[in-house]
Amino acid sequence: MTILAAARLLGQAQKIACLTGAGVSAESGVATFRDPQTGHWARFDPQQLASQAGFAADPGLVWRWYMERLLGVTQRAQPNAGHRALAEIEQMRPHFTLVTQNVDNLHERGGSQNVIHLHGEITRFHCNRCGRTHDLKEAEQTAAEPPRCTSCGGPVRPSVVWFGENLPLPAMNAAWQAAESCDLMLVVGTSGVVYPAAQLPFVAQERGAVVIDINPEPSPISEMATLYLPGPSGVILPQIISQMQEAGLGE
Ligand code: BJW
Ligand code: ZN
Repeated sequence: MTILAAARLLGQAQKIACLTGAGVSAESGVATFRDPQTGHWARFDPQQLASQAGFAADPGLVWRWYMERLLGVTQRAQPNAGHRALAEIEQMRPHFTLVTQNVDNLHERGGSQNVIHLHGEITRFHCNRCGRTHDLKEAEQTAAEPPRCTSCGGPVRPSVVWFGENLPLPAMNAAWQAAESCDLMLVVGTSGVVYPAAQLPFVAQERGAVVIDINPEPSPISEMATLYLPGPSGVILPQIISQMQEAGLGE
Protein backbone atom coordinates (compact mmCIF):
# COMPACT_ATOMS: atom_id res chain seq x y z
CA MET A 1 0.00 0.00 0.00
CA THR A 2 2.75 2.45 0.92
CA ILE A 3 4.65 1.43 -2.21
CA LEU A 4 1.59 2.33 -4.28
CA ALA A 5 1.24 5.63 -2.40
CA ALA A 6 4.91 6.44 -3.15
CA ALA A 7 4.41 5.53 -6.83
CA ARG A 8 1.38 7.83 -7.03
CA LEU A 9 3.20 10.71 -5.33
CA LEU A 10 6.23 10.30 -7.62
CA GLY A 11 4.02 10.00 -10.68
CA GLN A 12 2.14 13.19 -9.82
CA ALA A 13 5.06 15.36 -8.69
CA GLN A 14 6.15 18.13 -11.05
CA LYS A 15 9.66 18.58 -9.62
CA ILE A 16 11.49 15.84 -7.76
CA ALA A 17 14.69 16.18 -5.76
CA CYS A 18 16.45 13.11 -4.43
CA LEU A 19 19.04 12.97 -1.64
CA THR A 20 21.07 9.79 -1.30
CA GLY A 21 23.54 8.50 1.25
CA ALA A 22 25.81 5.54 1.81
CA GLY A 23 22.88 3.14 2.25
CA VAL A 24 22.09 3.23 -1.46
CA SER A 25 25.52 1.68 -2.13
CA ALA A 26 25.35 -0.86 0.73
CA GLU A 27 23.88 -3.52 -1.56
CA SER A 28 26.89 -3.00 -3.85
CA GLY A 29 29.15 -4.09 -1.01
CA VAL A 30 30.32 -0.56 -0.17
CA ALA A 31 30.52 -0.01 3.59
CA THR A 32 28.34 2.68 5.14
CA PHE A 33 29.78 4.97 7.81
CA ARG A 34 27.57 4.43 10.81
CA ASP A 35 26.44 0.81 10.67
CA PRO A 36 27.31 -0.41 14.19
CA GLN A 37 29.01 -3.57 12.85
CA THR A 38 30.28 -2.88 9.33
CA GLY A 39 30.36 0.93 9.12
CA HIS A 40 33.69 2.75 8.70
CA TRP A 41 33.20 4.69 11.92
CA ALA A 42 32.64 1.47 13.88
CA ARG A 43 36.28 0.59 13.19
CA PHE A 44 38.00 3.93 12.54
CA ASP A 45 38.03 7.37 14.10
CA PRO A 46 36.50 9.92 11.69
CA GLN A 47 38.76 12.67 13.09
CA GLN A 48 41.81 10.56 12.24
CA LEU A 49 40.73 9.74 8.68
CA ALA A 50 38.34 12.43 7.51
CA SER A 51 39.69 15.74 8.79
CA GLN A 52 42.55 18.15 8.09
CA ALA A 53 43.99 17.40 11.53
CA GLY A 54 44.04 13.67 10.78
CA PHE A 55 45.72 14.21 7.40
CA ALA A 56 48.34 16.49 8.95
CA ALA A 57 49.07 13.97 11.71
CA ASP A 58 49.46 10.95 9.41
CA PRO A 59 49.06 11.66 5.68
CA GLY A 60 50.09 8.09 4.73
CA LEU A 61 47.43 6.49 6.93
CA VAL A 62 44.70 8.67 5.44
CA TRP A 63 46.02 8.16 1.91
CA ARG A 64 46.15 4.35 2.19
CA TRP A 65 42.66 4.21 3.70
CA TYR A 66 41.16 6.20 0.83
CA MET A 67 43.10 4.35 -1.86
CA GLU A 68 41.92 1.02 -0.47
CA ARG A 69 38.34 2.29 -0.63
CA LEU A 70 38.96 3.63 -4.15
CA LEU A 71 40.11 0.19 -5.31
CA GLY A 72 37.03 -1.40 -3.76
CA VAL A 73 34.73 1.03 -5.51
CA THR A 74 36.37 0.94 -8.95
CA GLN A 75 37.41 -2.73 -9.11
CA ARG A 76 34.84 -4.63 -7.05
CA ALA A 77 31.62 -2.68 -6.54
CA GLN A 78 28.94 -2.62 -9.22
CA PRO A 79 25.83 -0.41 -9.28
CA ASN A 80 22.85 -2.19 -7.71
CA ALA A 81 19.13 -2.24 -8.43
CA GLY A 82 18.65 0.92 -6.32
CA HIS A 83 21.15 2.95 -8.40
CA ARG A 84 19.55 1.67 -11.61
CA ALA A 85 16.05 2.47 -10.37
CA LEU A 86 17.01 6.07 -9.61
CA ALA A 87 18.47 6.38 -13.11
CA GLU A 88 15.19 5.04 -14.47
CA ILE A 89 13.12 7.55 -12.48
CA GLU A 90 15.32 10.33 -13.91
CA GLN A 91 14.27 9.14 -17.38
CA MET A 92 10.60 8.71 -16.44
CA ARG A 93 10.02 12.08 -14.78
CA PRO A 94 10.69 15.45 -16.46
CA HIS A 95 12.34 17.39 -13.61
CA PHE A 96 14.47 15.17 -11.44
CA THR A 97 17.59 16.29 -9.55
CA LEU A 98 19.83 13.76 -7.84
CA VAL A 99 21.94 15.03 -4.96
CA THR A 100 24.30 12.54 -3.36
CA GLN A 101 26.57 12.53 -0.34
CA ASN A 102 28.34 9.50 -1.79
CA VAL A 103 31.82 9.78 -3.24
CA ASP A 104 31.70 6.45 -5.11
CA ASN A 105 30.31 7.43 -8.54
CA LEU A 106 28.00 4.39 -8.56
CA HIS A 107 25.05 6.61 -9.48
CA GLU A 108 26.77 7.61 -12.72
CA ARG A 109 27.78 4.00 -13.42
CA GLY A 110 24.16 3.00 -12.73
CA GLY A 111 22.98 5.33 -15.50
CA SER A 112 22.16 8.61 -13.73
CA GLN A 113 22.93 11.55 -16.02
CA ASN A 114 23.06 14.52 -13.67
CA VAL A 115 24.51 13.93 -10.24
CA ILE A 116 25.31 16.65 -7.72
CA HIS A 117 28.15 15.54 -5.45
CA LEU A 118 27.88 17.27 -2.07
CA HIS A 119 30.86 15.47 -0.50
CA GLY A 120 33.10 15.22 -3.57
CA GLU A 121 34.36 12.20 -5.50
CA ILE A 122 36.93 9.62 -4.43
CA THR A 123 38.14 9.25 -8.04
CA ARG A 124 39.40 12.86 -8.17
CA PHE A 125 42.43 14.42 -6.52
CA HIS A 126 43.75 17.84 -5.64
CA CYS A 127 46.64 19.42 -3.78
CA ASN A 128 45.86 20.01 -0.14
CA ARG A 129 48.04 23.15 -0.19
CA CYS A 130 47.38 25.02 -3.47
CA GLY A 131 44.18 23.30 -4.64
CA ARG A 132 45.54 22.28 -8.06
CA THR A 133 43.73 19.23 -9.47
CA HIS A 134 45.79 16.14 -10.34
CA ASP A 135 45.31 13.06 -12.51
CA LEU A 136 47.16 10.21 -10.87
CA LYS A 137 48.69 7.10 -12.39
CA GLU A 138 47.95 3.77 -10.76
CA ALA A 139 51.44 3.59 -9.21
CA GLU A 140 50.86 6.93 -7.50
CA GLN A 141 47.50 5.79 -6.19
CA THR A 142 48.90 2.60 -4.72
CA ALA A 143 51.91 4.34 -3.12
CA ALA A 144 52.13 4.28 0.68
CA GLU A 145 52.29 8.07 0.96
CA PRO A 146 50.33 10.78 -0.89
CA PRO A 147 52.04 12.00 -4.09
CA ARG A 148 53.48 15.53 -4.06
CA CYS A 149 51.92 18.35 -6.04
CA THR A 150 53.91 19.19 -9.19
CA SER A 151 53.20 22.92 -8.67
CA CYS A 152 53.92 23.51 -4.97
CA GLY A 153 55.15 20.23 -3.48
CA GLY A 154 52.15 19.95 -1.14
CA PRO A 155 50.49 16.61 -0.45
CA VAL A 156 47.83 15.45 -2.92
CA ARG A 157 44.57 14.22 -1.41
CA PRO A 158 41.27 12.75 -2.62
CA SER A 159 38.70 15.41 -3.57
CA VAL A 160 36.26 14.49 -0.84
CA VAL A 161 34.86 16.75 1.87
CA TRP A 162 36.23 16.17 5.36
CA PHE A 163 34.64 17.25 8.63
CA GLY A 164 35.03 20.98 9.20
CA GLU A 165 35.51 21.66 5.47
CA ASN A 166 33.07 23.60 3.36
CA LEU A 167 31.06 21.74 0.77
CA PRO A 168 31.76 22.70 -2.88
CA LEU A 169 29.78 25.89 -3.48
CA PRO A 170 28.29 25.02 -6.92
CA ALA A 171 27.02 21.69 -5.53
CA MET A 172 25.63 23.41 -2.42
CA ASN A 173 23.83 26.02 -4.49
CA ALA A 174 22.37 23.44 -6.86
CA ALA A 175 21.25 21.20 -4.00
CA TRP A 176 19.61 24.07 -2.12
CA GLN A 177 17.86 25.25 -5.25
CA ALA A 178 16.55 21.73 -5.89
CA ALA A 179 15.30 21.40 -2.28
CA GLU A 180 13.64 24.81 -2.29
CA SER A 181 11.88 24.32 -5.61
CA CYS A 182 10.83 20.63 -5.54
CA ASP A 183 7.36 19.44 -4.67
CA LEU A 184 8.66 16.00 -3.69
CA MET A 185 11.92 15.00 -2.05
CA LEU A 186 12.96 11.37 -2.12
CA VAL A 187 15.54 10.52 0.55
CA VAL A 188 17.38 7.23 0.20
CA GLY A 189 19.89 5.52 2.50
CA THR A 190 21.11 8.30 4.74
CA SER A 191 21.25 8.47 8.53
CA GLY A 192 20.52 12.20 8.27
CA VAL A 193 23.04 13.25 10.87
CA VAL A 194 25.68 15.06 8.80
CA TYR A 195 25.06 18.71 8.10
CA PRO A 196 24.46 20.68 5.97
CA ALA A 197 23.24 17.77 3.76
CA ALA A 198 20.78 16.59 6.43
CA GLN A 199 19.09 19.99 6.30
CA LEU A 200 17.88 19.50 2.73
CA PRO A 201 14.75 17.39 3.46
CA PHE A 202 13.72 19.96 6.09
CA VAL A 203 14.22 22.81 3.61
CA ALA A 204 12.00 20.97 1.12
CA GLN A 205 9.34 20.22 3.73
CA GLU A 206 9.25 23.83 4.93
CA ARG A 207 8.49 24.86 1.35
CA GLY A 208 5.56 22.44 1.28
CA ALA A 209 7.17 19.44 -0.44
CA VAL A 210 6.23 15.85 0.25
CA VAL A 211 9.16 13.88 1.73
CA ILE A 212 9.54 10.13 1.14
CA ASP A 213 12.27 8.30 3.05
CA ILE A 214 13.61 4.85 2.15
CA ASN A 215 15.82 3.24 4.80
CA PRO A 216 15.75 -0.11 6.66
CA GLU A 217 16.37 1.80 9.90
CA PRO A 218 14.44 4.83 11.18
CA SER A 219 16.28 8.17 11.23
CA PRO A 220 15.49 11.83 12.02
CA ILE A 221 14.35 12.08 8.39
CA SER A 222 11.98 9.09 8.56
CA GLU A 223 10.43 10.74 11.62
CA MET A 224 9.59 13.93 9.74
CA ALA A 225 8.83 12.29 6.37
CA THR A 226 5.36 12.24 4.83
CA LEU A 227 5.96 8.61 3.93
CA TYR A 228 8.56 6.28 5.42
CA LEU A 229 9.27 3.07 3.54
CA PRO A 230 11.36 0.76 5.73
CA GLY A 231 13.57 -1.54 3.67
CA PRO A 232 16.61 -1.75 1.41
CA SER A 233 16.61 0.68 -1.49
CA GLY A 234 17.59 -2.06 -3.97
CA VAL A 235 14.26 -3.75 -3.19
CA ILE A 236 11.92 -0.82 -2.51
CA LEU A 237 12.87 1.43 -5.46
CA PRO A 238 12.28 -1.24 -8.16
CA GLN A 239 8.91 -2.03 -6.54
CA ILE A 240 7.94 1.64 -6.78
CA ILE A 241 8.93 1.72 -10.45
CA SER A 242 6.85 -1.39 -11.20
CA GLN A 243 3.85 0.28 -9.58
CA MET A 244 4.45 3.49 -11.52
CA GLN A 245 4.61 1.54 -14.77
CA GLU A 246 1.55 -0.56 -13.96
CA ALA A 247 -0.46 2.54 -13.16
CA GLY A 248 0.89 4.40 -16.23
CA LEU A 249 2.38 7.06 -13.96
CA GLY A 250 5.76 7.27 -15.61
CA GLU A 251 5.18 9.66 -18.45
C1 BJW B 1 20.36 1.58 3.81
C2 BJW B 1 20.70 0.31 3.37
C3 BJW B 1 20.06 -0.14 2.20
C4 BJW B 1 21.85 0.71 5.12
N1 BJW B 1 19.16 0.64 1.58
N2 BJW B 1 19.48 2.32 3.19
C5 BJW B 1 27.25 19.79 15.61
C6 BJW B 1 25.95 19.92 15.15
C7 BJW B 1 25.68 20.03 13.77
C8 BJW B 1 26.71 20.05 12.86
C9 BJW B 1 27.99 19.92 13.30
C10 BJW B 1 28.26 19.82 14.66
N3 BJW B 1 29.60 19.69 14.81
C11 BJW B 1 30.18 19.75 13.58
C12 BJW B 1 29.21 19.89 12.66
C13 BJW B 1 29.38 19.96 11.20
C14 BJW B 1 29.66 18.61 10.59
C15 BJW B 1 28.57 17.63 11.01
O1 BJW B 1 27.49 17.59 10.48
N4 BJW B 1 28.86 16.82 12.01
C16 BJW B 1 27.86 15.91 12.57
C17 BJW B 1 28.28 14.45 12.32
C18 BJW B 1 27.73 16.22 14.03
N5 BJW B 1 29.63 18.81 9.16
C19 BJW B 1 30.72 19.22 8.50
O2 BJW B 1 31.80 19.35 9.04
C20 BJW B 1 30.54 19.52 7.03
N6 BJW B 1 31.08 20.80 6.73
C21 BJW B 1 30.58 21.90 7.29
O3 BJW B 1 29.60 21.91 8.01
O4 BJW B 1 31.27 23.04 6.94
C22 BJW B 1 31.00 24.22 7.69
C23 BJW B 1 31.93 24.19 8.90
C24 BJW B 1 33.18 24.74 8.77
C25 BJW B 1 34.03 24.73 9.87
C26 BJW B 1 33.64 24.14 11.08
C27 BJW B 1 32.39 23.55 11.18
C28 BJW B 1 31.52 23.59 10.06
C29 BJW B 1 31.30 18.51 6.18
C30 BJW B 1 30.75 17.14 6.31
C31 BJW B 1 31.63 16.16 5.54
C32 BJW B 1 31.20 14.75 5.72
N7 BJW B 1 32.20 13.88 5.21
C33 BJW B 1 31.96 12.47 5.18
C34 BJW B 1 33.22 11.78 4.62
C35 BJW B 1 33.31 12.04 3.11
C36 BJW B 1 34.51 11.43 2.49
C37 BJW B 1 34.54 9.94 2.63
O5 BJW B 1 33.77 9.23 1.95
O6 BJW B 1 35.37 9.47 3.40
O7 BJW B 1 30.83 12.17 4.36
S1 BJW B 1 31.49 11.78 6.77
C38 BJW B 1 30.33 10.63 6.12
O8 BJW B 1 28.99 10.96 6.56
C39 BJW B 1 30.35 10.84 4.59
C40 BJW B 1 28.89 10.72 4.25
O9 BJW B 1 28.61 11.34 3.00
C41 BJW B 1 28.22 11.39 5.43
C42 BJW B 1 26.78 11.00 5.60
O10 BJW B 1 26.65 9.66 5.91
P1 BJW B 1 25.47 8.79 5.27
O11 BJW B 1 25.60 8.77 3.81
O12 BJW B 1 24.18 9.21 5.83
O13 BJW B 1 25.88 7.32 5.77
P2 BJW B 1 25.56 6.64 7.19
O14 BJW B 1 26.48 5.49 7.33
O15 BJW B 1 25.54 7.62 8.29
O16 BJW B 1 24.07 6.10 7.03
C43 BJW B 1 23.74 5.09 6.11
C44 BJW B 1 22.25 4.85 6.17
O17 BJW B 1 21.90 3.89 5.19
C45 BJW B 1 21.77 4.32 7.53
O18 BJW B 1 20.66 5.09 7.96
C46 BJW B 1 21.33 2.88 7.20
O19 BJW B 1 20.22 2.45 7.97
C47 BJW B 1 20.97 2.99 5.75
N8 BJW B 1 21.05 1.74 4.96
N9 BJW B 1 21.59 -0.27 4.23
C48 BJW B 1 18.88 1.84 2.11
N10 BJW B 1 20.31 -1.41 1.68
ZN1 ZN C 1 49.98 22.34 -4.81
